[in-house]
Amino acid sequence: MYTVKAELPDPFAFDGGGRVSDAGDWRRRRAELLNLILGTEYGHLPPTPTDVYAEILHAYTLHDPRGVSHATYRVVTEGGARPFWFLLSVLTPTGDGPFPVVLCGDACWRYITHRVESEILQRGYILATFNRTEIVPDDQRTERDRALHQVYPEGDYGALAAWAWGYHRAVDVLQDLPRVDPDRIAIVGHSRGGKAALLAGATDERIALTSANNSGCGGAGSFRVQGEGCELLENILGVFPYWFSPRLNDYIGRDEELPFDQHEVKALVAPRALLTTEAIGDLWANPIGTYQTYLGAREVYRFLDADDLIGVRYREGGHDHSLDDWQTLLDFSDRMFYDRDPGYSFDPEPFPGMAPAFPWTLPPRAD
Ligand code: GTR
Repeated sequence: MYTVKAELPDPFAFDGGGRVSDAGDWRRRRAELLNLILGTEYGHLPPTPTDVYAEILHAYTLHDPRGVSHATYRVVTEGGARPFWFLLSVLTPTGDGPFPVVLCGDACWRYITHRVESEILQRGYILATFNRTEIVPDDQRTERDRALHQVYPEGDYGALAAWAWGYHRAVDVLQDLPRVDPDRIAIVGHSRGGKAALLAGATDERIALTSANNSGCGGAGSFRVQGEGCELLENILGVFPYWFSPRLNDYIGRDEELPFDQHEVKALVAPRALLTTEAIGDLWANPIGTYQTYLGAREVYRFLDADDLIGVRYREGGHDHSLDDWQTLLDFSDRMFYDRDPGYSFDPEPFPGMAPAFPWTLPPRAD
């Protein structure tokens, strides 16, 4: 059961009229969407620092049969009102690499269990983690006087944009580590961390694969297509206003009038790889609405001849970043980075017979 408050807007339609008809047009349309989405929803990301470097705090090889090496870095950024730093932990499998990376900003949570860690390493990935709440805290205090807010006191950025900035700074450092393959960096986050990961992937073209788990409202969920029991703008802004730009408040009670929907946030990632992992029972995160944003964004991937680079998967159960979700991400990444076929599709029909909540179709390509 769900309500379509309005159809999903056409991502190919330029603001001033006309539609995208070739790859160059899409670049221009993408820039328009980016401005609109940052200006309205998340705020603009804090500035790119003048310098970013890593200081190693410790490095050792774990005394276990895996031969894994562990290093902790202090990621230091210069620029703004004062220097800033946060910690980045890097687990590297045995061997010379270069290895693809899975980067996750949810070190403040406890979803990356020993089992998850082992699976990532055994499949030949570096696991890099940081605690996004070191960038800006995840709490209600309205004073913007801590952590990155002291460095960049100006700006309309909410916490999600600041956390996305944290992903970018981790990439700055990772891409220069000797056993990292900079062309195979995947990022992931869960729930509010998934919203941040989606935004990070949408705004940084160095990221080869973006993944958001159970990210819901302000993430992979649609504002217009509202599944029964899903979180609405008024709910999320009632409790977590500081995650977003203050301008988003203008749309409380009229979600369907936003000048974009989340399929267009997903489309910013195209043609780079994008996977969202969802749970059928996680009604608050709007599983039906996330399917509609998938359908909408898939059209952009089709336009760019990259259909197999967007995927979605649904599992049974509720809100969680479960081993299952991690395995799905690794299956998708394996297909892309290691040419290993998982033997199943990332283009499922979780709601058989459900029609797209939009009338527009793919524009003909002129190039
Ligand atoms: C909820 C919030 C959701 C989701 C979740 C989480 O309370 O309403 O949008 O972000 O928290 O992060 O676990």
